[in-house]
Amino acid sequence: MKNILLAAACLLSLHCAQSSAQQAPADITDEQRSALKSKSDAGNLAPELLLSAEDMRWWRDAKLGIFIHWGLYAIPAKGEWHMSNDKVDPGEYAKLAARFKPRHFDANSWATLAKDAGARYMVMTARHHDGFAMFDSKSSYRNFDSVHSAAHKDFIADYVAAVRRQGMRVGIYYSPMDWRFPGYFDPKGLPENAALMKAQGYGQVRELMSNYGKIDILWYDGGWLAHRGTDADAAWFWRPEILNAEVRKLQPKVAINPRSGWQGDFATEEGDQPIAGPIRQKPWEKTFSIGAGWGYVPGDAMKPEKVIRLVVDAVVRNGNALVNMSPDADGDIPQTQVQTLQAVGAWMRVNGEGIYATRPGPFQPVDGVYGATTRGKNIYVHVLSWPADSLKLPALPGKIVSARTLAGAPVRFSQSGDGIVVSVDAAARDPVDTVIKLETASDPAAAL
Ligand code: H79
Repeated sequence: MKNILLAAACLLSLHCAQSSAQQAPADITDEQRSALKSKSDAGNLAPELLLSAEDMRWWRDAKLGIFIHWGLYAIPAKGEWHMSNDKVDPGEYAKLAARFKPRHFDANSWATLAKDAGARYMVMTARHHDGFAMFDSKSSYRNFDSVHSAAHKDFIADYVAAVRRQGMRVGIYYSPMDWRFPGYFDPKGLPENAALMKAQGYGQVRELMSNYGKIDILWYDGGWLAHRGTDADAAWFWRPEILNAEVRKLQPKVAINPRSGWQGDFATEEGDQPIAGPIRQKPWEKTFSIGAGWGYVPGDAMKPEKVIRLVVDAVVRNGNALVNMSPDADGDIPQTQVQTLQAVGAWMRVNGEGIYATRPGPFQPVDGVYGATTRGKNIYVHVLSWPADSLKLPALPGKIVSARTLAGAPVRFSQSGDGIVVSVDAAARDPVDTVIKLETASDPAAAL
């Protein structure tokens, strides 16, 4: 009791709020410890686990990744939330495993498509919230994994090999929480069942980080509990600082997203809403699906113009884009999605010089009009719309020595202490993004 009071008093005291959770009394509950932590350093949990800037460089250079949502939910084709949305009983849902026998699964064709789209990394769902593991998982509760399905196969093993073969970085998506456990819905009322779910989570993360060679990205999703709150709110239960300390031992350089409740090496923004505002300080990743759902749902694919626009709007603000495609139950990527990704790839082959390995700046983006990236002596101005025949940009200290679009069209420009004015013939403009390469006499400073 005394310690509980002490902890409560601690929550109110500024001094204590600034001290770390490790200094909290030893015999308070996990939940109280977690409350202390979120009061003290919610956004700064376990900073010793963060990758260095040097180890994050490849990720910041990569810019474009392809996400794959694939699991049993491809069979009913109502999306990866089907089990929860349609209140499917776990026993009923488990029967899908006996029907999971994709006729055309070919990880190499997925990886080739991603590579041709311009991706430098991929991330695949090893296990979503439904609990079905797409890999050989000894820790799976009730053997709910693909080796025990009709397919009798470890899909993650094939996926990892195919992505490596294409020279891309390998990412794994994993959901700690699992709708099959009543303890997920009531972790305090059913602590023993919840503990089983936690043991499965730790065990499966260990398996994924141990059995497939080097893993470059660990993409958690679903670190919350009881269908409410944030991932950080559930940190008292999952203890992500302990989980990720184990991950760092097994995969010292893996880039980890924030959704385990730990702050993460990069930030995540989900959904295809437009991107606006200034350059963001922390490296971040926009993720959205080009299908009707994340998991396979019949329907049209997103148009390539919209995908490109989201990629560019992320990159000029210090972000990457992780673009999801959805294989169907046979393992085929819908043709409409293939076409969209191929068109993105065609654009990237012309304009990738202004995307890959760049840094945002030196100009702040102007929403809907332009943004900029830079590398070495070059500045790439991404013109999204032309307010007039010409576009005015802020002044630069360095002298511009040449200007062309990446598609090869001439650019007229003038430079003064007032700013820079550029123009491109209307016929040579790209309706999505005209990328103007300005070569300067000295390295312009990137904003970050
Ligand atoms: O895998 C895809 C989606 O299925 C997954 N993330 C992408 C990559 C996703 N899971 N959940 N969400 C997206 C949003 C869910 C929000 C809610 Fe809740 C879940 C609203 C209510 C329950 C979590 C708990 C957020 C608020 C309370």
